[in-house]
Amino acid sequence: MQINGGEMIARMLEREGVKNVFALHGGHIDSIFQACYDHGIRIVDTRHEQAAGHMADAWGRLTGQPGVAIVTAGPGVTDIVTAVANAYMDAVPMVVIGGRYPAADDEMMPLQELHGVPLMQSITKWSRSIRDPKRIAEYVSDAFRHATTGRPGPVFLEVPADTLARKVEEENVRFPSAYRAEERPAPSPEAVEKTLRILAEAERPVIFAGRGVWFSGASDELREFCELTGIPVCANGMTRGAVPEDTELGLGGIMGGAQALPFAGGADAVVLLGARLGMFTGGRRSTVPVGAKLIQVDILAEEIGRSRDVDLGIVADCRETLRALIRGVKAKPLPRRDEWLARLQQAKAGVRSVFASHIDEKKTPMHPYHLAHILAQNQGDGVLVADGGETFVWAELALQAKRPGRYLGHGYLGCLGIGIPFGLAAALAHPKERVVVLTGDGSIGLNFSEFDTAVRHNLPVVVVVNNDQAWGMCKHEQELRFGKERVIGTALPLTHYEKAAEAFGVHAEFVERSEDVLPAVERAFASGRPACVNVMTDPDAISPAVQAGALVEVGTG
Ligand SMILES: Cc1ncc(C[n+]2csc(CCOP(=O)(O)OP(=O)(O)O)c2C)c(N)n1
Repeated sequence: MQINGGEMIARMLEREGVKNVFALHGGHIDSIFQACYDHGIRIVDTRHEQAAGHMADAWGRLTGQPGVAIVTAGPGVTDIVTAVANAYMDAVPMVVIGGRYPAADDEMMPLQELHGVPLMQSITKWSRSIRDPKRIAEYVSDAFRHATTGRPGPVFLEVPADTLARKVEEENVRFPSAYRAEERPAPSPEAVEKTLRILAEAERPVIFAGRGVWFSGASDELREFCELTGIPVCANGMTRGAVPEDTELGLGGIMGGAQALPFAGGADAVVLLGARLGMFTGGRRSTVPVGAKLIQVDILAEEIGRSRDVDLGIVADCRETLRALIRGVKAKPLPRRDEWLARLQQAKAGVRSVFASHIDEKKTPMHPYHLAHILAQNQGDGVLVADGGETFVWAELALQAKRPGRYLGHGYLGCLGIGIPFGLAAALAHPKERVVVLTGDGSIGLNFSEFDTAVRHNLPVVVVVNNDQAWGMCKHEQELRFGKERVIGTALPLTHYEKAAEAFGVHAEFVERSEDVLPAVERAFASGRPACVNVMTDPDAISPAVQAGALVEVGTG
């Protein structure tokens, strides 16, 4: 029997357990669409390739399995670049299959003669073009292997149209089936012992847990280790909530929660667990105090020691490390630092009360923290997605995550426009859960037409617009640096986004008073349809991140 490349790809996707692919059609990739259809793989077709990429990225974040995006040659590939870069910066597993002009037409100016591989090389872990039609299945297995092993990340696989369409004898095709390591790198007994010694000597230990914890499936182990030792945690991204943030051991996000540390005396030992030192750990004003002992655990050796000297660097998987540490403390418990925990509780309450002062039922327009707080408080078991400048900061601060893997926000690309696509992927990954997207009014414009995708695919996401009539973070920076008279290119009109979205068929709400937010959100969920809730907020509320001038530290070199 003869098969083509589309069939090979679909069979490999099936073997990988892929149920959905995120895609926008083009003639160059049609045989993949056809084969996916035959194999029962759902094509979630978007209105822009960037959104397909963001959805694949979010799928990876939510499930730990690579999301798959399929885009056509030329502009399909260039359109997905931003989403690939976003996944790359945050080490998210993702497989992008891109079309290409026929290999036989090289240098003949065919339609879309663009080389995707060099374009993608700096934003992927691995990027290849397939030459031999018989080896397409092998390349797909390579793509998945590279995306998922070691530090995860996006990969790009380019398939020229003629290579894809050519039929080959099935018996000449190798379909790999065993191409993943069973074992994960574990810490040495000496490293475990040294870690426990440093923690035993510390009086004010803390763990900074990054996405590495979530991706290694170590949320339970993190909670167990913290409960056994009484060591508190600040977490980032999907790992937030692994240690519930309404308990004394869960301090909150690193951006907000770590603010409590100095008020309690400052940490004297930090375990950086699958988290990188960078902007999300305070940037140049690092949240790791200068004198504190630093133990860094990362799956990637090159990550150890970035920006700061370490006392111990461990190249290992987070789950294996935590399991070894748990065995260690069960054999020999660490001294509990209850006084440190008590002081932290006070400091945490103090930090939260500063933000809580923004909650004022009588104030119209409401403070954006108030809006974020209402949504965070009512997140229940569902997913919260945050997109925007100030909007993201307010969400990050208002959130009290109670379980992991339910909070999607910005990462190191700081890429606006993720909101709706991330929300749609969350609705696919967790169809029984409520998904709320909180987005800035600037950011919502970037992937606005994905309301159409939401309707066509029946993904009842509730999108709440924090409408401050501006690219708020930028406008606030201009105001603080140059004065209100030099607000240039950052103002937006009072747009009725809910009406524009309604045209795609979603449920629409417009809200001006804080007391009306929750009823509007409840009506939106009750509608059973995707929804847009447009909420007017105070345009002059400046987030602490902007006030601190911490975002773009120009000239502090
Ligand atoms: C794709 C992209 N374009 C531009 C920026 C620069 N930028 C950072 S914050 C911001 C303003 C965001 O405005 P909005 O979405 O309305 O959220 P707000 O700050 O008002 O909460 C901009 C334009 C960016 N980070 N990403």
